[in-house]
Amino acid sequence: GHKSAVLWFTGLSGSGKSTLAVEVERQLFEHHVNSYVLDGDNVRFGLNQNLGFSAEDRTENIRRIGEVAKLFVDAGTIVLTAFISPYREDRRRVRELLDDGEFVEIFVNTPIEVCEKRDVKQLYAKARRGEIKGFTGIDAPYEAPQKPELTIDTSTQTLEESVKQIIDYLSSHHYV
Ligand code: GGZ
Repeated sequence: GHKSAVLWFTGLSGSGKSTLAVEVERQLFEHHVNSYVLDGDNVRFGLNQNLGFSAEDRTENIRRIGEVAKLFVDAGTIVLTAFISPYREDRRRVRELLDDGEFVEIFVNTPIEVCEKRDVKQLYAKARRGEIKGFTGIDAPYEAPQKPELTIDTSTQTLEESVKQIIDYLSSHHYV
């Protein structure tokens, strides 16, 4: 068996949240653990398609995702969420929705220089040119976690090492 929980990945655009979440999910699946990834692809295009990137909309985005994550936990799933979730207060509210130990905050602390250099979707370039306003890390805030359960830096660790760090945490804290 396993203990259901939310693995809450937070970090800048391009920090590697989704890549990590998907890879951890793959390994959990191989170990027959019921798990599911929530990310922009399956949430912002559906449930939250009426939300943009203002501070208010991001807060509402995170609130809804928190509620959905809680439903998954109630259903016995390990749910992995990959959203920037830039506001400390919004993340704290999600933590409070859940019981002790059910919220595992994973800070994907990849430096902005590295995220910007990757710029897979050319969003940083657009933000620098002023074509996107309110881009996290450029002209919108990112409030780093103060006491995350885990911190990962994808610029100094391989994907394999980072995934192992997360799986080792889950195993040593008796989630799996
Ligand atoms: C930040 C933005 C913005 C702005 C569009 N700021 O690299 P991506 O493309 O796939 O990740 C980013 C994603 C962020 O959505 P989240 O739901 O994770 O954000 S939040 O938790 O703050 O609600 C980026 C894209 O959407 N994107 N505009 N202005 N990221």
